[in-house]
Amino acid sequence: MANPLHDALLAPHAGSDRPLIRDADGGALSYAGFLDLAGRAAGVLDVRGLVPGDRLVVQVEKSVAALAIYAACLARGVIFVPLNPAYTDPEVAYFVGDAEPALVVRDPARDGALEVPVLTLSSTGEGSFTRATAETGGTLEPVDRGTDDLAAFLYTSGTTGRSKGAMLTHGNLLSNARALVETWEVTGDDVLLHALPIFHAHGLFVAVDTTLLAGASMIWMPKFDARGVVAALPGATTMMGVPTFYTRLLAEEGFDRGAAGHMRLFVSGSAPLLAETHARFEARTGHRILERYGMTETGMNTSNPYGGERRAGTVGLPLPGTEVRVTGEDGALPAGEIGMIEVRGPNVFPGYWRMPDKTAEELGPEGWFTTGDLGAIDTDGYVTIVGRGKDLVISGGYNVYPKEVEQVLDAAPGVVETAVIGVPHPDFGEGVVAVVVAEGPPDLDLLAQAAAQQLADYKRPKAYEVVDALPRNAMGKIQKAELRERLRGTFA
Ligand code: MLC
Ligand code: AMP
Repeated sequence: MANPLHDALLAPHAGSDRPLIRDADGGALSYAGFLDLAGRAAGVLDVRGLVPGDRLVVQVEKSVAALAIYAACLARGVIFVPLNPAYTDPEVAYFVGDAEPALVVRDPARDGALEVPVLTLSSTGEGSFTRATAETGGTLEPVDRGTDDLAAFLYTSGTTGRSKGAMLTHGNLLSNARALVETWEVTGDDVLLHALPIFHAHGLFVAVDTTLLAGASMIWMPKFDARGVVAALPGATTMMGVPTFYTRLLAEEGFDRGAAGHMRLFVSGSAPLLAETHARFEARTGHRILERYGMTETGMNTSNPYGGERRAGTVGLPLPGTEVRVTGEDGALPAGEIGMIEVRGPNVFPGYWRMPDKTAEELGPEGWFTTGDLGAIDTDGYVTIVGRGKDLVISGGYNVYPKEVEQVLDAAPGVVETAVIGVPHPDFGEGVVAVVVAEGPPDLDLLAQAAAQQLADYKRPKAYEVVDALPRNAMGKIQKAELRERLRGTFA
């Protein structure tokens, strides 16, 4: 009987009293303790009748109990579908309708009705899910799985405004974890400072899967807070973050060589790290941040080298096993030329859940996935991302698809049309701005209210700009580049 992720990430730690989780207060949970929690969570899935291939939606605050549910799903072949707790009820209703889960685990504070079985789990571990675990005493017995079997769906928004469930297999996640452990030289001696959310690829697969694979441990922080990170750093050897983590750390008093000098590695990704942040970080701490590039659909694709030259402004070299090419209208382009970045390898997902047409648009017959990112590869093989071919804003590492926000604002009374753009933001990298054309003077409070009711907080515009008309080209297409240029000082 085989189960790739269970066998590589969980089984080797059976009975181990080495710490997996260290909390900021000095408490620890051993690998054996974690596997016991996961076994109990798996028992709840059994009692609830979940079978391999069923989906389990989990929308809860970050907690070790939530992580144990992930491990339980891997062992039992249940597809783990994590959702950002910030998603509003209308957003959750869409995901649940699309994924058709056999069970949803939610925060007890959420009261929006769902037409599927629900158990609750709070950030402190209370709720009907936990009560159910007390009655199960389950073990983490794995079911048989192959590399092509599905392990998780991660929803990612699209340019049409409709979120797509990216299906990820055991083979996708395990090959990527292996490539990262090898590239970053992660070992059982590492202690990762974990301050990322665990409902996205970065905090879950990049951070947790590599830790489990290497038998390392994690300092577990419920969310990023710069002061807490500085206080916890002495016990850590590595940290992963989005660029906002690093700019916030640079603004924190006491963050210097003394606090960070002992660290082995700082990794950045999910959004572009400004070369200026890279330089300031090195000047302050002596560390060159290692930048890597990935996506929900592909996991990680490239990374600057651990031992070799880390080039600021680049995302480094293809990971072992992953191919990267840059294409133009006539196919692959030579070194130095800018085009569409495409990737292929065992890390690339098999498609979007129940969206064969969308899948075929982005995943070619030979396995090349069109990332939507524009870039170039230099003669040494380093990849540089120069922009995006897709209409996407990345704010503090979260993706915001303008179309989704525009659809909500356009539906408000008196609004003729809107264009949502991202402009430079000192904290979030890009900040969301809505440019609004209305029949009369628009009620901006009403717009903000519509956004608050329907969109997760990070998607809501942080500024509104009222204009008489949107700039269009001869084809009638809205000129977002012109708007971005005009409004680039909004958050300066
Ligand atoms: C929070 N807010 C954001 C925001 N996060 N707004 C825009 N962008 C964000 N990222 C909202 C809050 O709701 C609040 O709204 C206001 O902005 C200020 O909040 P804050 O207290 O300053 O924010 P905080 O809670 O500290 O969160 C910021 C953050 C967080 C950077 C710590 O966003 C974060 O953890 N980001 C990581 C995202 C991530 O993991 N991405 C990986 C995706 S995987 P109000 O209205 O209350 O004022 C991926 C693939 C890959 O992309 O390559 O890795
Ligand atoms: P997501 O859909 O959340 O997985 O976001 C993936 C997108 O994040 C990629 O397509 C890139 O546009 C962006 N991204 C990830 N890492 C980097 C990076 N290091 N530099 C620039 N953009 C990045």
